[in-house]
Amino acid sequence: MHVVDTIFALSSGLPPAGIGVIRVSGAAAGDALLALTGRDSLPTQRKAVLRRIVDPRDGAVLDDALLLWFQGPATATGEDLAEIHCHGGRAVIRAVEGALAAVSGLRAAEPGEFTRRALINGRIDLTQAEALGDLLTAETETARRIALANSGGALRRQIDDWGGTIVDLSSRVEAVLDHADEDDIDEDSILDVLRQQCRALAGAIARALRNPPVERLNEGINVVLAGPPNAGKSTLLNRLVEREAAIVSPIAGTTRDRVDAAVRRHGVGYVFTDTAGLAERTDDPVEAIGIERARVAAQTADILLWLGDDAPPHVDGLTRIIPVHPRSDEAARADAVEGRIRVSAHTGEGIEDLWALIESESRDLIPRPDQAAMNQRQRDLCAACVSALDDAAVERDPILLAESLRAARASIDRITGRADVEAMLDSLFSRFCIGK
Ligand SMILES: Nc1nc2c(ncn2[C@@H]2O[C@H](COP(=O)(O)OP(=O)(O)O)[C@@H](O)[C@H]2O)c(=O)[nH]1
Ligand SMILES: [Mg+2]
Repeated sequence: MHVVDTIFALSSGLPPAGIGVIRVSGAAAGDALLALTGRDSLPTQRKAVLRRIVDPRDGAVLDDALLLWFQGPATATGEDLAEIHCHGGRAVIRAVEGALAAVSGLRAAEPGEFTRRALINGRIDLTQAEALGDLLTAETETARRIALANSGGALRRQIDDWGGTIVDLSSRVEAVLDHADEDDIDEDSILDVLRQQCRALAGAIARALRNPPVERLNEGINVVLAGPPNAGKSTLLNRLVEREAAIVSPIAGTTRDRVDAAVRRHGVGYVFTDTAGLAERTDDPVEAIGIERARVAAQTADILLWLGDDAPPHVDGLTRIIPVHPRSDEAARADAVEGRIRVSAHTGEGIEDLWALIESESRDLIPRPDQAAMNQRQRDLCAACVSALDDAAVERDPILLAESLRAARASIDRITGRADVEAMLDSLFSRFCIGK
């Protein structure tokens, strides 16, 4: 018989804290509770009880704790599971962990090991485990909402739906193959319908692939400010991020290197980049490097705020350019060029409108909570699935059509972890903390 260790770990934050929650998962979790309470029966399931915790080795009292007992397999890990809510001091936690380590069959958990067991026991699939990892690192409201939806199985349901359609198509091709010698079935017209359905499914998955990747949520939207010297780029950046991130002075060429400033607004992360300016020419070698960096920054920008009075520069691949008329409060700049948003970093004129423009340009760049948001691994597998379905959609030979559908199905199964799980588990769970 394959014996799985029972694991334990502090699942709450670093001590000292008000409370420390220690989780125990595995076949010996019940024994551990009995040993630590010195009793011969377990608490009622799913009901918090207050118990004195003792060291099973010498009976020494360790703490008074709230205990929760969950009988497997309908638990978070799919195993017997206990939670000990003790006082969150370092010495208390260390003492309780020491007592648990002394119980036979128990050992300290590795990072992510609770979630790993949930996955192995089928309580969650790979997309949910990945989303749990994202939830732990979510920094913005949008990231949190998407991670929560996916950890609850939103993506899993979408993938399962596609997988189910492929299984259905496969079984119908197999039926054609099984009855190939019979005269009374119209093989060609059945296969035509199947090929059309392959094309339709490929189209649906390809559409989902056009949604922004989930990674965009952590990276944030990159907004680059560019324009001639003294246009007011650094001042505007400071105003937008509401702190003194960049140095402002009346001396042209003050900003020599790029300055990145992150800010969150309405649950979305942005990184504003201040530059030496695109249109600048200089004899100063340090400033020249800054200008070159500005060019590079513009090339990786999601959105460019252009503060020059001339037409915005052409940057390959950059379509989101917002032309700004800065320093609008100055008498000499009372007239703005047609189509420019008037902005004064000093009086605040136009700042809210500028934000509204930035937010509307950003809308298509980050996943929406109601979209199937996928990470790079999931997207690569979906792309492989689309390509197999595209092959199936033009395949004349039913045997090869069946084979293409099998390949499509294999890619989908790898997304949820039904195939080759072990290969990617280690890299996934190394991101988790111990106790999760
Ligand atoms: N009146 C006024 N002056 C501004 C405004 N924004 C910037 N300035 C001034 O313009 C000068 C250059 O600003 P700065 O942000 O350093 O320009 P940059 O070279 O484009 O980064 C500084 O003296 C700022 O105080 C504004 O909205 N109104
Ligand atoms: Mg500047």
